[in-house]
Amino acid sequence: MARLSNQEIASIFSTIADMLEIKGENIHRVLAYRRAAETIAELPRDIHAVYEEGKLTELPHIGETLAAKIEELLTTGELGLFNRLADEIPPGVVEMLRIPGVGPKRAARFWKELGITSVEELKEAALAGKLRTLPGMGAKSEARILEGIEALARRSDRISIGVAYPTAMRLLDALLKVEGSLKGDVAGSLRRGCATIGDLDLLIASHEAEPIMEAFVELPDVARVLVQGPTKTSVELYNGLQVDLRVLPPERYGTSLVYFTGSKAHNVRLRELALKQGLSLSENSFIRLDDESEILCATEEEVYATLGLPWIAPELREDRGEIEAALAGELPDLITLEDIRGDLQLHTRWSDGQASVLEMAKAALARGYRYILVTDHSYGLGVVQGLAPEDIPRQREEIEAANAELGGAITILHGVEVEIKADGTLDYDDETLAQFDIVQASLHTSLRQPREQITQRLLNAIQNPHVDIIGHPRGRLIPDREPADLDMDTIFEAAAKHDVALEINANPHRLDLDDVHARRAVELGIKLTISTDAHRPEDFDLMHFGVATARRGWVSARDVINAWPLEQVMAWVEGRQR
Ligand code: DGT
Ligand code: CA
Ligand code: CA
Ligand code: ZN
Repeated sequence: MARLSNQEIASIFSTIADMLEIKGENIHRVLAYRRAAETIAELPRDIHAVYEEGKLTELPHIGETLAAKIEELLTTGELGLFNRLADEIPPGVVEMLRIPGVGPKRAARFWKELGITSVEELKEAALAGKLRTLPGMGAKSEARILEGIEALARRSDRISIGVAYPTAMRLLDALLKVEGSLKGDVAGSLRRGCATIGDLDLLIASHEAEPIMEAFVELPDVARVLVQGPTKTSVELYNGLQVDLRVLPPERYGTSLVYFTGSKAHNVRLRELALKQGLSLSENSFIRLDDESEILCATEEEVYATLGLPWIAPELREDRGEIEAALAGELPDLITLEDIRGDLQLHTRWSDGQASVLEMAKAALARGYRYILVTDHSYGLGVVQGLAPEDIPRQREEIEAANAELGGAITILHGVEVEIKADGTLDYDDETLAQFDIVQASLHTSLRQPREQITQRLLNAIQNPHVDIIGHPRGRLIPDREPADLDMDTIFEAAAKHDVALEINANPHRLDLDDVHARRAVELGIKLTISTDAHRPEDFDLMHFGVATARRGWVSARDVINAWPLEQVMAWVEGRQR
């Protein structure tokens, strides 16, 4: 019997939670399985080892009952409870839960009342207008479900960079400590700062590959080895990520780093340039086509120089015009993390944040920031405790007290993230908005409105003279929510006309604006902000994800308001018509 992996056990537990929920079982029992699944999925070691140590019940959310279930799975490869549930509920019904907008209650009704047992059957029923025969369902909810089925088909197994990044850094750290490893990098899509990652690509320079490969497969994160060879080893981690490691001699490191950083499209262009000069470029070296002699490159700079190019930042390597710009000496002067002087979106206990104004300010100061804008949610946002208008003066007092306590080391500005309501009006009237130093407006609800309606909502906000910044403009969440169906040309036109800034939200689940839209915005002269939307002090550390997205969008520091000195930020705000 093949021993089950952490991932497989986690997936069985989360399926059990889904099945219990479809059956309408007690929510506490459902949650117990769901939390246990999370614990096991995030466990950085082999659960079998924990079991053998007799320490299963020391894991968070694992009590005696669940420990016994894990033992049953590990020792027999099966679970009675799971088998019984699987006999009762068709697998297609469980799969329906993956459709955005279909929860357990709905899935159960489709199954029990309409006899639907798969996503395919659900699609047919929706197309035939059969779902609307159920009470509480209409043509609109039917259309939603069809959209959800399409979104499900588009969704892939790619992982958010927010999950991949810390894992990659941990592995790289461990490999750099192995004797004989001279230097290393994370390559691939992660180095290019992509929002989602297919697999991790690690590169280590060393004169001897074998000891590095040996140490790699022994790392505690590694669940199984897929390929182990002299130059490349691939493994799967307990968290499900696949990792490719390559070890190169240092004199060839540059060509390899360029190759494995990609993108493929960028590499193809580099190879074409090489061929024009009578060179063949591979992951190992350049080869002169006339005499087959090799040119070795230890650094990326040497690779690009051989092609007559300046070094090109990884975030630009997508064949989106970077080769042409490099040839013309017109590469953008990209923004860096060090350019960021403040954060313009964060939440405190005045709404759904977890820390006080002072705690957040101290955390920002510790990161070298000179200013922050506190932007708690306005009060109408149903899901969170918003800031009531009568509390605004009290919040201002708290901000002033924190400013006094910090003695000017950092300036705390009083802002708000005002909700753009479903009807297109703002949550606060103009008089209320006028009290804030800077106003940010965002959409959080009714994001599936038709294009014209939702575009108009955002336009209303942009046209309001009190609104300075639009937060996370498209409302996407990675991986679960597609962006709202906004007419971005119209939004950009209005933002440029009214000099309203658009945010690149640095939270790795948002990265909104994305790279492509950020680039378009900057081309149109629109100003950007890059903010973490921090709800806790440690969220400030997410800033680099936003900066990477901006760099992918060819954004310079001058385009980004929070890369400016405070005086310039305030001059901009005051210069806007209010
Ligand atoms: P991912 O993993 O899907 O997020 O994206 P990447 O870009 O990390 O792609 P991956 O892991 O398949 O390969 C890493 C890099 O290696 C890729 O960006 C470029 C290079 N590479 C891989 N396969 C090829 C290929 O067939 N042709 C060329 N020119 N380059 C390749
Ligand atoms: Ca990759
Ligand atoms: Ca790869
Ligand atoms: Zn928000």
